[in-house]
Amino acid sequence: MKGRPVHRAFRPATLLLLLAACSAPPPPAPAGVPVYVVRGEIVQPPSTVVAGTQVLVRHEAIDDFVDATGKVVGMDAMVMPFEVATTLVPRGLAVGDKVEVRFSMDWKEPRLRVERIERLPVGTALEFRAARAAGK
Ligand SMILES: [Cu+2]
Repeated sequence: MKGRPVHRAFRPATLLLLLAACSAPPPPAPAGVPVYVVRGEIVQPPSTVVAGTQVLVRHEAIDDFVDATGKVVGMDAMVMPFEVATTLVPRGLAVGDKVEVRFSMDWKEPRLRVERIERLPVGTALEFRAARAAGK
């Protein structure tokens, strides 16, 4: 999604459902739902205010990101919140840590599911550029 974070696509009620469902790892995404692997750095470490855990990640561009109509639009590098199951968050995650996030985006619900978040080696070089999507 160009120029705005994905979470703005969710209505508040939907977001509450997402939060409530985040204390355990999500089931795998249904067949046909796109899965993305993106690298980034932690802007804000996990919050423990809610059952689930929110991390703020500055992620690299996702060139093959698909919008709700199925069109490849790409997602520019941006700072974006991810709801992550508590059990999936690496211990001691801190600001500036480099991570790799694997998530699926199901526009039918809509729901973004984080399936994995892993720490990358210190010194991993990241590039925060615009997406290079077809047609852009
Ligand atoms: Cu994003």
